[in-house]
Amino acid sequence: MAEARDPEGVTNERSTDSELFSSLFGGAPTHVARAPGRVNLMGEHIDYCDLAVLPMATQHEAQLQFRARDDGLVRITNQDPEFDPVEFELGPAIAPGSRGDWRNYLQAPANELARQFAIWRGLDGVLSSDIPVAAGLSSSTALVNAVGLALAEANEVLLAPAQFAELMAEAEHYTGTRGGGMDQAIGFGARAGHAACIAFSPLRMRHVAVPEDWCFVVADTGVRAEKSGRAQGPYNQRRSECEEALDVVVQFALQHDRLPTRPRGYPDLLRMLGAAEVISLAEEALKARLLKRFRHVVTEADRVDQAVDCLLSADLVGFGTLMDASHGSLYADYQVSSRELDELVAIAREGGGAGARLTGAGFGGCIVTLADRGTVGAVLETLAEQYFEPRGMGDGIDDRLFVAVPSAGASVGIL
Ligand code: NG1
Repeated sequence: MAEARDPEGVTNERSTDSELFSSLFGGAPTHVARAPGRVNLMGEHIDYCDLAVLPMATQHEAQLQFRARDDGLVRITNQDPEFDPVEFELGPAIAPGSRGDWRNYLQAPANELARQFAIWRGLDGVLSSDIPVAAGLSSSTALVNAVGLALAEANEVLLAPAQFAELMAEAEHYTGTRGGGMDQAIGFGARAGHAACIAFSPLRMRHVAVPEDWCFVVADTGVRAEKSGRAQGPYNQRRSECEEALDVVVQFALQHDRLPTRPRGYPDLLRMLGAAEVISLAEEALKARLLKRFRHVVTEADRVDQAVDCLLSADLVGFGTLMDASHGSLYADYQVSSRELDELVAIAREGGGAGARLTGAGFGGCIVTLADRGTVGAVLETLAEQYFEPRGMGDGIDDRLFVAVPSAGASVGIL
């Protein structure tokens, strides 16, 4: 039996996943699918522009203990009572639940796998996750990946990790968020001890070891930024703005003979002209908001390249400087930061962090800070004393303030 605390702080006995499984479905689960969360170190809001990003998987994960069925029914109960049990029939056109309903994250992979592979075998499962919800740590994609893996296993669908990641990225659009492919790619492709520089279309991944004495501290504002809820509109709007900005810049460049041919997207444009020329073009072609969005995308892409070099040469100060610049750009040009995120960033820097930035989509959620082993204690202490304790968020602080451990990608195993 595991111990759990209810919101009033009373300690309860909570059954383990397999106990809950047997009380709900009888017998025992046969398999477990695990899918990690992630923290993005550099490259925010540019995966959907097909530009490279630099995340790593964390020690937190979603776990689905399951048993395949001989019919198309899927029944999944979450250990967390905040989420209602979900039941649906497999098929290529599963009707989505209402916006914000967590069932959409379970139906998304089922719908996509049924469309692509005509899978017909459902499952019974119990889900648990210790990834903070709606905090920019990929809690939603971990659900999609875990359920996708479980259904693939139950139906003997064999896919390479990159293929699976691309399929699940497509699948998650079912939820209404037009996300990029970063979370699914790192979720399947991560390697313990490493971050990964991920490029898109086609998906490529370069694993880069995280130096032994580097600590990435994650701190959660406690403000939820649900992409199935209030953050979805602003998120999708940013993506549309990037598409529109690119169209205007390319059109302008073609009309003024500054481009030989039409580029296929951001990476192609940057390859053809280089970042400096692209930004100077944008300053002529774009106004106000679109110029800001575009400038963030181009400068952030450059910071990813530099961050990979800093990781490879263990240049902690250089990496930290890039994190600060990234946060500045996300605040001023991309406008996805918040008062709480800015406050956490300032405290982390005051505590001795080499650099800090919001991580994930923003609008709430978490920051990530880099510190070396000698400084990390002071960073954690300063964050606890200046942000969490004054807000009465000291209880259960380990879920909100932790050092991320670069972890391995998703897997499925026999119990
Ligand atoms: P979060 O909100 O952190 O899980 C989202 C997107 C990513 C990426 C980041 C911003 C999904 C599933 N994830 O991540 O693709 O665009 O925002 O860099 O939509």
